[in-house]
Amino acid sequence: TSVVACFGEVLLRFAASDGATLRDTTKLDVHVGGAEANVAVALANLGIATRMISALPDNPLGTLALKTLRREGVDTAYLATGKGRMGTYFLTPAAGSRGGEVLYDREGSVFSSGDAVSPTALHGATHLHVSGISLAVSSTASATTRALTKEAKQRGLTLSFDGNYRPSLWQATGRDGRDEIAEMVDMADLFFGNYKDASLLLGREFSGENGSRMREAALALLNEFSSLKAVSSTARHIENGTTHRISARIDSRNASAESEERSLTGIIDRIGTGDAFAAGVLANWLEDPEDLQSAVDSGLALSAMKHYEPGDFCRATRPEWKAALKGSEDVSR
Ligand code: KDG
Repeated sequence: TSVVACFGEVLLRFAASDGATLRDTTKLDVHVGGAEANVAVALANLGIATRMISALPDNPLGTLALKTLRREGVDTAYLATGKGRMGTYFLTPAAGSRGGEVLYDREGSVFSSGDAVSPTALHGATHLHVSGISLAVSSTASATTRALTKEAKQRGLTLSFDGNYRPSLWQATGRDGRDEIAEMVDMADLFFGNYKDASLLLGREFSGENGSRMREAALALLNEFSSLKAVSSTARHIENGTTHRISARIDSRNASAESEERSLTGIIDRIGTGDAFAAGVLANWLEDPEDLQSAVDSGLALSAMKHYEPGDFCRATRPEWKAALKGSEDVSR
């Protein structure tokens, strides 16, 4: 059975719950987030043994993050504490035709200043999940990420890497990220990314419709990175002000699979949908790496469910997830 380790920065998110902009709000709700922590929480809620490897400040904000992850069923034994601050982000959520906006306030956080990862952090784990955000936040965090990933490979763990391209973080530290991201993709078994990640990595543009652009990018990545087993991505388009269509695909060297498009209305919170997708794909792929169709369907089902939960996390249980896969929307009584 799988034991998944997720490595990355745990963040606090501050946002108005009524959709107000940061500029005009008088009240901010707090949620725990961070892309890799979101994956950990989604996996733990599906009943998969999952640990979080990270560093938190030894203060009440760090304790809040730790207690929250523990409550979600994530193994918090490998969360180090250290000197520095809690990383945060402030969000103006997308609403109607207004796009969303994230303001990061995380410079000098315990995680990005690179407190040591426990030497036993990977003991007993079978899979490591990391993302490009940990490369972007600082050179120190990038070095820690790469060292942990190399150790995972040496220990025979499988590795998934989510590109999670965040241009503002890369720009803030004056790096473009290409080589560091490429090194990770080179080591990964499974890569989550979109055409923007692919353009950065391969130095060429991908055009065309969402589906064909994703396919072209995935095949080019599989061609370029020889150890990569699969590339997976979601696409979204807005049909009108309220209806979003989402779809996903996964490509390996031998086969590919595409999910049926889903139509979503009345969305509550879009942040963390990519992480829910990654968790859904992983949950299936770890059990059966050959069954790409189930992996992509599973990822899309979980990411669709995330759209209706406030905050970063997707807390769908295994039975809810299985029911969503079957498309059953009835009320059980
Ligand atoms: O995928 C959701 C993340 O974007 C959110 O949790 C914040 O980790 C975060 C980041 O660095 O953007």
